[in-house]
Amino acid sequence: MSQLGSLEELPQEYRQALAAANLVPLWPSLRALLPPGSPATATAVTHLPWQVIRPLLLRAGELTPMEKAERRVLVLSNPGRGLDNLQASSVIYLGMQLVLPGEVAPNHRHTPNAARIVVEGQGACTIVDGDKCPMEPGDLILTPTGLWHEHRHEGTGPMIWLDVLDLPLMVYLDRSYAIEGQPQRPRPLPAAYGAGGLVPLRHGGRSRADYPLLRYEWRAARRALEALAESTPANQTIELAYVNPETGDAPLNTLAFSALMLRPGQEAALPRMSAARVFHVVQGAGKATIAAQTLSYGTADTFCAPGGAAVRLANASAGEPLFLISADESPVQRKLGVFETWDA
Ligand code: 1HN
Repeated sequence: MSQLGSLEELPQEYRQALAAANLVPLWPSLRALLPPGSPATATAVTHLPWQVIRPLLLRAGELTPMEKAERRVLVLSNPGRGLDNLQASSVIYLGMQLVLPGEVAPNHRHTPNAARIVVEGQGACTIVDGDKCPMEPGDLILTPTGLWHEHRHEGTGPMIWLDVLDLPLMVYLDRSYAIEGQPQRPRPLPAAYGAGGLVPLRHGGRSRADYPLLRYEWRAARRALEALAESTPANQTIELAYVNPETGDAPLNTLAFSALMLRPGQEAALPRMSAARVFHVVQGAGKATIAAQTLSYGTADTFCAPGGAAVRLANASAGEPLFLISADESPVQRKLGVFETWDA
């Protein structure tokens, strides 16, 4: 592949004439824009240890009242993507949110899609489109684009969860905005999708067709992983996709989620994929090797893998299973026709 001309080798007065006309030559940037063979990514392997973020978040609870924050969140800024970028990857935002007893994070709706993975606490709920979703550790709760949502904490102790949003993408698209709302009148969450393979038969359309299921209980996910483990060969990865039960698609337009289990001592090489991926440890401890970097994680840690990276996970415990939830940006890449996978 030939070496292309640089900006510096062009005459100064020509460069000035281009700049004055809001023009730039393509050829000095062409190789950076279209790298030969594989894309460049600024996304770095990043580890967010629970032991680090929890005390900092509790401190935010002392320093900043809810009225001054609306959402009290510490957000990951991926060190590869520049200072204060609030990005885990090009699509994914990751933030750890704290709600203290008695607090309410007020009702609003916005264009970005969001999901929460509950980390610590009891007695809070997220009300989404009128449905009251109780929050138990390990639960995955959706707040899809455009749906009203607010959080209320009626328990004791701090309530903490991981927010996963497609905010960087929405900001890039100039489509990010929110609308404030009045408090919702919550109704109990219907248990209409509690049995695998069975969905409510309705003869007139569905009420919220795109997002029939808003809360994926950890209890059920864990039970399903343990059941799958019984019929999965010892060397194979035990992984379940969270899906829209009506369509089988990823639960959000932009983000896919899965639950993983590693048996005691198990190592798993995940299929390599072009989408960036984040992992949250629901329970257990182990090691990850991502693009030749190694990190050790424990319960409630979160870590990021850039798109295209080889990911190996290991359960460090000889006695306990390891459980993780992952989120990735593959739905965006699939819709754009640029999603790729490679054998591990
Ligand atoms: C949001 O609505 C929440 O509802 C959390 O809890 C984090 C980050 C950016 C934009 C909206 C929430 C958010 C957010």
